[in-house]
Amino acid sequence: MKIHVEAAEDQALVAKFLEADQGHLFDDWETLDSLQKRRLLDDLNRIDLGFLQQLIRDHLGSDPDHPPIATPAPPPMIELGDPARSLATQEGLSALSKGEIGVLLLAGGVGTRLGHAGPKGSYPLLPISGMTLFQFFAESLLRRQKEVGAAIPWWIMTSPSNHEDTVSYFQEHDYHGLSSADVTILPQEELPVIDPRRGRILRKGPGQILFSPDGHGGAIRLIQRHAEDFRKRGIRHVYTHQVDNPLSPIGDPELVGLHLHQGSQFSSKAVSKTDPDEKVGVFCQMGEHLRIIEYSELGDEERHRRDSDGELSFRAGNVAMHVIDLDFILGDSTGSSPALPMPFHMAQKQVRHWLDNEWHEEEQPNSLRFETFIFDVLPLAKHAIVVEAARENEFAPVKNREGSDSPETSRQALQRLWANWLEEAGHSVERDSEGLPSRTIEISPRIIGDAQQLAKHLSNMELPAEGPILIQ
Ligand code: UD2
Repeated sequence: MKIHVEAAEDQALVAKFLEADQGHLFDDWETLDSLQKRRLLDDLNRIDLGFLQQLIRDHLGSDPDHPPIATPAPPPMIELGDPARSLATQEGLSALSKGEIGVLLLAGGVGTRLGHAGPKGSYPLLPISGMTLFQFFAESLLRRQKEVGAAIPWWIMTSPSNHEDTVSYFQEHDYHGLSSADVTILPQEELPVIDPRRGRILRKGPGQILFSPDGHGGAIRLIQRHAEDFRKRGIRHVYTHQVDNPLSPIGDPELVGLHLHQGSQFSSKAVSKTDPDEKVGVFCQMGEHLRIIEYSELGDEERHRRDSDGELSFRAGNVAMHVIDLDFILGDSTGSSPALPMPFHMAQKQVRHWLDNEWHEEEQPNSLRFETFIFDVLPLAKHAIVVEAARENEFAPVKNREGSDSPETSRQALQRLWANWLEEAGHSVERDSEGLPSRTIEISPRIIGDAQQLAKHLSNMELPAEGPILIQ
């Protein structure tokens, strides 16, 4: 095949892909105009071909990942009533005030299940103001900064498909009051999607490579790529949270404190699963190490097993809030321990693509993509902890358009939580049989993060006698 390009570096690029048996990418070369040709060459330039070929060699022909699960055991968990927690919270607040903790939001997912146009964080969730998830996090962070009297840097991981929209969102909304110097928005990496039979790179149309994000483990790879930024700001540990959960306590002083106090390298919050089929991964002890087993991978017997008190044995559900020691993932500054490698998983997906001069729209999976999971580094930690979280206080995810884990269930969880706070602050709240307040409540995360702060705030103001209760 002869592809005509002028510049020497473009010639070398084309030759590299031809040699790697990826010549089909140029099938339509003659039909492309000069702009489209340039775009294809630019896309090819983004691909680390050696790395991709290695992934293809390692994975093609093997089964999609279902790692053999050797006898997992329930992990030790720091439970809700543990007295160590309140002391640890002070330690966490102190680390936050010294600027040692960075916050990283995982917002690279495409959010297909929610069906919202635009980045998931721009979804208007709150019942009265219509505040978005991004605003909720930004205002919670403002409050936390005020509590500790210091700036807390916030990294937001996007993916190339929602990066520009996310940046424009924050610019248009003036970072919701945060200093732009404390907000860094960076895209995770993407890898080409390949065909399951021959490992050929797929296209989303003539001359256009089909890419997909490198999974939420891309967060670890992002920190490794931008290690200098984190180090320069004096960050020693990073708190990570997901864009779909407004209740994740931003910078969580309690989790940070326990992490520091126990000398942990990777610390996570977990909620108790009550339904064996709830779609969250669970923390398991495997020999000396902790790991998360995805809901689809845990055997039936383990999923349903119960302790003598009737609770599920494997109940430590992953809510994707972690505190990670930077030295652990970057390698320490002396160089005696190297940066951690991230293993890649292979996922089969159905996707419309262009190959061999035709569209492929099969209903069954017809492509392979490579992704990493943030918690894959957990078993590599010398010491890791799991800390129980009260579901009603910390977990109300927005994942699906309707049904479970939808905006409706998330709003209901917020209503119940805010009603609890009002009651704790001495106000009576009328509720229905499901615990939902009869009046809509909304409490600004910018000023209030718990029942004590609410009680203090209400000590010098009256609640409206009827209608929605908006406290801001
Ligand atoms: C995740 C966990 C599940 C459970 C649940 C809790 C996995 C594989 N599963 O399920 O065990 O703990 O969360 O809520 O992690 N993201 C990126 N880039 C990507 C892919 C995802 O930033 O390439 C972000 C995404 O924006 C979201 C988060 O990672 O904030 C979770 O992604 P998901 O929706 O794919 O995970 P889910 O809900 O299947």
